[in-house]
Amino acid sequence: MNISLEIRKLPESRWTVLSHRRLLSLPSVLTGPARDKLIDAPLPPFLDSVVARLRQDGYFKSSTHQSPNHVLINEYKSGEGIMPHEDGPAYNPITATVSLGSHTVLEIYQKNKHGEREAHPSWRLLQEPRSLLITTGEMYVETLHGISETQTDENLNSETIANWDLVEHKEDYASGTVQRGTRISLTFRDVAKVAKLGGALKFMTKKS
Ligand SMILES: O=C(O)CCC(=O)C(=O)O
Repeated sequence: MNISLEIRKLPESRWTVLSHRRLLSLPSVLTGPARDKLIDAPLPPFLDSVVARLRQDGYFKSSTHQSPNHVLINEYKSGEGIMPHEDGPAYNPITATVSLGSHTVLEIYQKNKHGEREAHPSWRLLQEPRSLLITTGEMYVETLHGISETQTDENLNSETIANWDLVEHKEDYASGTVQRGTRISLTFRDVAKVAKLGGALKFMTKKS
């Protein structure tokens, strides 16, 4: 199944348009006062093959549901990005990111002794089209990640790109300078708290 095509078929109204990217949550956005609860629903069938592969490779074997149950789709046009952030405690500490369309460069920031983000990234990761990035363990808990809002990635080489050895099509980046196109990322996660719809409605009624 062509995942990019299936994403394009989703209604425009499902997307949240932000000033520097747009995003879509499957099966739905997280709910509750701490935005940490997922209303129980299956992921769409066009993601089945990726979910099956992630399960088969054991990436989610220690997470609450031993499987991703939530996918955030981000679309970035050239020049768009995402501010450095942490994915937070609503999810089990594992994120599987599939990149489609353009490459991008993910910047990873460490925290100083006060828990604040360092000014400059410690590592840059080149995410190729059709690549998978797994973020887990210390990297999930102790670092922040972001994508600069640039149309051109520069200085791409074995010294500056932490995963250079794993880049499959090095020839595409050999000049060190590459224009970005539109990229779609799918981040697969396991939300720990899952509510049945009846329970979630009760919870929402209580609040109002
Ligand atoms: O697009 C990406 O690779 C990063 C997405 C991200 O950081 C997020 O969804 O929290």
